Amino acid sequence: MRPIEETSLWFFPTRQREQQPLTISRATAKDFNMFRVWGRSNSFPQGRPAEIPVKETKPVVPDIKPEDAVIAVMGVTGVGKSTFISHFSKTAVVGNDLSSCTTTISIHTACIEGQNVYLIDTPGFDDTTRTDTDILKEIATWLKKSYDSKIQLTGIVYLHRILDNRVGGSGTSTIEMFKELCGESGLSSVVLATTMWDTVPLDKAEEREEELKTTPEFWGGLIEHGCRVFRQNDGSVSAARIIRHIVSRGKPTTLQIQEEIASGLALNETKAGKVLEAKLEEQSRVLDETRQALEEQKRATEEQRQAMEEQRRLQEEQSKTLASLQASLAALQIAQVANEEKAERERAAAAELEAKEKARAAELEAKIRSLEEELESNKQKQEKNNAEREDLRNSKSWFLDWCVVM
Ligand SMILES: Nc1nc2c(ncn2[C@@H]2O[C@H](COP(=O)(O)OP(=O)(O)O)[C@@H](O)[C@H]2O)c(=O)[nH]1
Ligand SMILES: [Mg+2]
Repeated sequence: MRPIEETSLWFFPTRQREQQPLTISRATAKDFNMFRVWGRSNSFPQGRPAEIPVKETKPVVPDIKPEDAVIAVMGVTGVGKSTFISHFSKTAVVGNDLSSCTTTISIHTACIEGQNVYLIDTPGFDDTTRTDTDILKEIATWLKKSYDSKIQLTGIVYLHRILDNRVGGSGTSTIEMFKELCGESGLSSVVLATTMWDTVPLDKAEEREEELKTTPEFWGGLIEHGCRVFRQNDGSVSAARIIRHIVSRGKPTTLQIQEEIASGLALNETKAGKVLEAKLEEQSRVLDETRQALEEQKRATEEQRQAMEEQRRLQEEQSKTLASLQASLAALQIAQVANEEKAERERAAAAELEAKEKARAAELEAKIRSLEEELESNKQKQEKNNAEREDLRNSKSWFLDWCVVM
């Protein structure tokens, strides 16, 4: 097999080897002082080669031989790709937080049951930091380079979490894209394997597996094209079973996207690229709708805010009016109390006056009565005097008459 071109060298810097083993890099000697090939050294019986000083001319690259197996491990972020590889190679870096750990393609060498295997760890779709387009671009670029270097994949392990209801990060489009990436002939080299069996009850997991296998838009369509389904439910034992199956087929495959790109198509012209574009268009449509809904909601919120502001203003006005009315009422009440007090005082004065007048009237009446009585008495006295005077006159007259007579 031809050595790989300088632009697709597989190496990693000594300083970073714990974190970033055998990363595919376009690095040159300007970037790093030393490179160490992490190939056979890791698990191949030949042992790890010594540090090799980088020369500008011909860096050492792993030499993949036709009898070596090259297996790509794919699936969405966090599905367990690096964990799968770590069963065979210590260089696989397993993610331990929510963000994606495998950010770039890396190759890990292993010797599995006497077979030299290159396990290719790929960044997962539905990544937390990168778009699906970037990831497809990276995978496609690598596949193109491997195609140009006449490296054929022996198989692909496509992992899926058994607990996931969705197939792929954004629904069925990821599986659709994967299907178009492989093409009909490539799919027969694919193993669909479910991980995380230990996180769900067995009956639920089996039910879910059955659903995956029998639903055409999930794995049904892929199985029809020759994909095999395995369970990755027993660590290195089940992982070795999967590798053994792929290696036993022994038929290297060329993926549809490799052929498409080699024939001169741009990534967005490939079938997988078109699926991704359709998905992006759909996402953009959903985003537009969401944006519109948000705008609408924002408008409604603004209207509501304005209505509330208006209500608040009205309430303030009402409060002011109420306060002023209350002040007027209080003033009125004070005036009323004052009026009542005044009226009460006047009533008391009138009553006092009336009482005085009554007393005065009674006094006058008594006076009148006493005067009347005095008058009556005087009258009687007068009458008596008159009578006495009459008597006297009569006596006088009689006397005179008597005198005359006499
Ligand atoms: N419970 C459980 N956890 C797993 C399994 N496989 C992987 N993990 C965990 O899932 C997380 C993501 O795994 P990783 O291999 O980095 O996923 P990747 O993004 O696909 O490479 C890590 O914390 C793993 O330990 C599994 O079968 N069961
Ligand atoms: Mg990973």
